[in-house]
Amino acid sequence: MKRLLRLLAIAAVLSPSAGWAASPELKPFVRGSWQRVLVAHQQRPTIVHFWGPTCGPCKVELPLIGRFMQDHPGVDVVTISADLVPDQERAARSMLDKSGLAAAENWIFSDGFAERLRFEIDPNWQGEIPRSILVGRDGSRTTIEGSTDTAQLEQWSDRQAAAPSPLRATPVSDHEIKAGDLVIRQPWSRATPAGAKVAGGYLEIENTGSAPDRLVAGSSDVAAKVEVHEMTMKDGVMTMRPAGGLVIEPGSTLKLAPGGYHLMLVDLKKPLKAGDEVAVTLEFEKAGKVNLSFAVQGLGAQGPASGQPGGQMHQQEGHSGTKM
Ligand SMILES: [Cu+2]
Repeated sequence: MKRLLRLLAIAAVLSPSAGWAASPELKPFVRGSWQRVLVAHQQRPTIVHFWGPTCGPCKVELPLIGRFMQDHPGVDVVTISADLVPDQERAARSMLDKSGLAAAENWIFSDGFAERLRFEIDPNWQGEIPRSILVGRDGSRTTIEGSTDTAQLEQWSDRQAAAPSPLRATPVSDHEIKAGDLVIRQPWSRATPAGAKVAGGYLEIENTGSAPDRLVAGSSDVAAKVEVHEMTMKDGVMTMRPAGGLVIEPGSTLKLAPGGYHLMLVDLKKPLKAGDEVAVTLEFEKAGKVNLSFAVQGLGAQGPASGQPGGQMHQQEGHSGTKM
């Protein structure tokens, strides 16, 4: 009899219906997670829904989001619990499950300093929930503060379904992105000193096709503008100037690196810190728009590898003391 009781106790612990079972999965949302979410869903229409178990309107809205997900398999649904009350994992799991969102990609804020997470997502967000960000295939974002209107979601997803499918950029590895005939490798940037208004962006672009392509524009949420610059030595002085659309000849690799061609993030909205990932969209004449995540290396890094010596000043170049 004693033995039977013990077996029953073990069965209860192993059973997935045990009350504390960790289902559905809830990923810890930490610094950098936001960029990862954007990169993972790039060029797919994605609804990112911020909610919390203690938020009244969320209780009404969550099942509507669950139903929307069921009805729209072409739209990715990401939920992020950003409750103002910490430690709501268990309640969050239970509500997601009941709302038909167990199969969605579910996250929960996991940083004692929630302001920092919110700032990465939207510097203007004070923490009000519910809140939804509709990210289009082209990377365009529509923010809905407060409860979503299902009709608005329908209209948006219809427009997304009708939009021509952009060339899908396929991540080949962590540091290699394929877009049409282009292969982009190791986008990286460098931490910026306090007060710096610009940051450099570096990468390699290989053209595996038979026709030239051209880098025509760039944009990023962290900077007012993204420009293509060329750095040259003139009369012993390092100068940089905007370069027109950079041509990537077929069969060749264009390198944007410190000391030569580079991207310049102008009018930074916040300093870049080592370990950050910065989302930058580049636009090519043929390959179209490509969303990239630039890995931020330490101050003074000269290359993309994380093993590079950081914090060492090898040369002083450009932009009134800011090394590019
Ligand atoms: Cu520059």
